[in-house]
Amino acid sequence: SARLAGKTIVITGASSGIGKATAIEFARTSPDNLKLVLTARRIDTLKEIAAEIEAFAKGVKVLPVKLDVSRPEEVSGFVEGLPQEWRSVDVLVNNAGLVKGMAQAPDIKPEDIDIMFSTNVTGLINMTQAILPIFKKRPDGGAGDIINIGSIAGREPYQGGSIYCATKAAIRSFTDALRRELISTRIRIMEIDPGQVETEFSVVRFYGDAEKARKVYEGVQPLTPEDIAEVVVFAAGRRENVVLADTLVFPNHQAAATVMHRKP
Ligand code: NDP
Ligand code: 8X3
Repeated sequence: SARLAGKTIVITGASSGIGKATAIEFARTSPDNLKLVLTARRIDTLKEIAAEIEAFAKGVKVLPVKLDVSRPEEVSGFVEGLPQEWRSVDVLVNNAGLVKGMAQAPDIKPEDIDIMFSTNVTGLINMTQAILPIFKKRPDGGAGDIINIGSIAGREPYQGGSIYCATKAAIRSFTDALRRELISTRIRIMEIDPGQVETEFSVVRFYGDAEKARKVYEGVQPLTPEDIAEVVVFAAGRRENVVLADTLVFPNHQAAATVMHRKP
């Protein structure tokens, strides 16, 4: 959108899936002086994505930055680590997140609990706190967009997903409270909750077992990461008085977290 011309956009978890697709979609649709800061742990992958984007979108500058959002010391140094001309962030897409396993209490591994909470919840909160001071310096109490990627799992807990679902429910509470806290500003707090999207999500869930991950999508037609990327970019591109506060997106075969129509 022309409304995004000249903006600086930070995306977490931009090395794969929804985050990567979102970076490409911003670049494809808003080529005028857009600055994209792409962050994740896999810096080599980010560099390849940056080169890919700069090759097709001539007006777009891309800065790949290695950032593990689960490490508070990396997040607190993130803004200061950016070159000066990249620090005036306008949009933060809090997308980095993961699920580990399908275990049920009392058999959930402590390290899986830790990584899900420290990434999905504390990481998202720390990123938000790192960026908000930039937004708050602007007139009218502040301006800027935060787009949090939640999940249907945050609205509807399911068996074998207790921790992941709890992290996504925490994101939902944090997001709703933040929107209330910032009501006197021009800062927009938005949440987008995907249903089933085919990405590396299930490969990560099953600790790298690609065959198990493939079975999750058997007989169904999941969303693509591009489907969610279109919604993220649409939300960011609305007129400044419009807040797409809360959006749930399903593929056509899905009606609830565990209600899926599978073709035999
Ligand atoms: P992917 O596994 O494809 O992508 C996840 C991204 O998060 C990767 O870029 C990964 O990068 C990054 N990431 C993971 N841990 C960290 C960390 N500690 N610090 C920084 N980045 C990190 O999955 P999706 O694209 O599906 O997931 C994106 C978001 O969408 C997640 O929040 C997920 O919960 C949510 N979601 C996914 C759904 C689905 O069905 N796929 C449905 C609903 C929501 P790297 O490994 O390089 O750090
Ligand atoms: C991912 C959706 O339902 O597979 O957030 O956990 S689900």
